[in-house]
Amino acid sequence: PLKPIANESYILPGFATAKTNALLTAIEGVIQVAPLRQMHTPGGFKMAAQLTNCGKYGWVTDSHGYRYQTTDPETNLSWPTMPELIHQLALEAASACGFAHFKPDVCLINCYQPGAGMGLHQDKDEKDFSAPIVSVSLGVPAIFLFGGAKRQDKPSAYLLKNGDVVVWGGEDRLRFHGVQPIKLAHHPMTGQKRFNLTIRQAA
Ligand code: MD3
Ligand code: FE
Repeated sequence: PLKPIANESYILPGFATAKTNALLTAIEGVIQVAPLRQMHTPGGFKMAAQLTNCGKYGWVTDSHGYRYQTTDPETNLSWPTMPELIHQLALEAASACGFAHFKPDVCLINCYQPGAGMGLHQDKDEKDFSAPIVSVSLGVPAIFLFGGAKRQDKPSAYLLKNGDVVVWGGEDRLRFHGVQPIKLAHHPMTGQKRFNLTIRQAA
């Protein structure tokens, strides 16, 4: 099943549900090497969600700006390799939505505790906006806000549950989007937390 939410954006409900345990185990392995942490925006605000990365590049933010880099600023180590399970899943989801050219080199892992959200923003730190972005939701549900090309455009709201995958590309790649503060809930595999994987092509 494939639910279009815009001309070139799709929700694949439950696409990753059968792989929940394996994905969470893979995330645990990444977190052991590159711990989750709250980063600061260039404006000095602490982000609500904790994050880490795997892959050749990782997304970071600090007082100097937003960027991708090959090392973890906390440890100065290279980011952990992207687990093949995550890489394959992203290629399969992108392909199912008609995106053939996708060479993912980063997986950003966001971890949301109850009350954490993410304000409306665009993802524009990547080099090639013709590559899609694949997102995998795990754990407790979240309301995802999907806006337009302008911050002022009224966003549509979609409930994303454990195992739901979303693919964005083409003309929708630069749409504003965000996550409403997570409601208190329980998932058997993650407790009160929500994980989101965004698999991207940075370079
Ligand atoms: C829509 N993460 O990390 S999923 C982010 O659930 C981010 O953690 C959210 O937005 C989360 O930047 C939302 C991903 C997402 C990523 C890129 C997009 C949605 C997008 C690009 C265009 C439109
Ligand atoms: Fe984003």
